[in-house]
Amino acid sequence: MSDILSKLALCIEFGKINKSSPYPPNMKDQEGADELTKKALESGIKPNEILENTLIPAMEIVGNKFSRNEIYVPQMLMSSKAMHNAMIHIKPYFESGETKRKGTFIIGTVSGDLHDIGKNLVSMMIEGGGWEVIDLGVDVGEKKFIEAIRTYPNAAIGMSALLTTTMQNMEKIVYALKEKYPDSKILVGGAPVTQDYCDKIGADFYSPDPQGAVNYLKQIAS
Ligand code: B1M
Repeated sequence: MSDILSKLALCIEFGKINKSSPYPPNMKDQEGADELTKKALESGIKPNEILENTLIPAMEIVGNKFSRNEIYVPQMLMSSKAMHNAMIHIKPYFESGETKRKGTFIIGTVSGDLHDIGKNLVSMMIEGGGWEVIDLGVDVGEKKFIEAIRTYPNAAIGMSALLTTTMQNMEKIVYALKEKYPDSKILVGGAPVTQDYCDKIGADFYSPDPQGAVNYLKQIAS
């Protein structure tokens, strides 16, 4: 791997966004994901190589560390922000068709629920996994999910719920989606959601953390 890409991988793993970002302290004043992605592209490295061989594997390391409780939400947020800054430079190549996305992922927090921190993390990690993410936001009901799947018929769908009082809305939305789009793949998560609940409501996959969601999507895309 080139020197630029090795440094870029470390920026993603440790959440170094750009040169002016003070975090992490041991990388202070060094170039971050922003500058290094730009440099890598300018030096002629293909956007696909940057994404597939550097950004995505680095993000996978972050997701696995989080799953093993070796890092926590703030560190994962910094890595996701670094990834987001790198993706700003890569995105135009997706639009030109030079770089291909793995697929489309629709995500939202279910109706009645305004919590979005976990949903946003999942969304950033999945974007980091090479997917186009359509984020419907919070308080999303069946109508909005159905409209989205109509617009992106091959998309996988993700739902997040944090409240036991409104998580039954997840069941209603899964039911409505499966009735109209039986082949749709639905992934659920959020603090009160469990594997048993996922099975009960007929969703396809439950993940307790973002990396599990990334791994599931990787599996259905291949
Ligand atoms: Co609220 N809140 N809150 N809250 N809040 C909880 C969830 C609560 C457990 C606090 C408590 O009482 N101990 C409690 C729920 C109790 C219950 O239902 N059993 C609660 C309550 C009651 C409420 C209100 C009703 C309070 C009130 O007004 N009386 C109210 C509800 C508003 C509404 O939604 N209608 C409310 C409001 C709020 C704030 C607005 C103040 C704020 C939300 C800010 C925001 O999201 N923008 C807030 C917060 C911050 C919390 C706590 C403190 C933290 C939640 C969080 O962000 N966690 C929470 C208590 C706690 O958890 N300690 C609490 C961090 C986040 C990274 O974790 O979302 O679980 P989480 O996501 C994880 C995994 O679950 C997974 O990945 C993430 C990373 O590991 N994951 C997925 C999540 N979605 C996934 C989807 C997937 C896969 C994995 O696939 C699609």
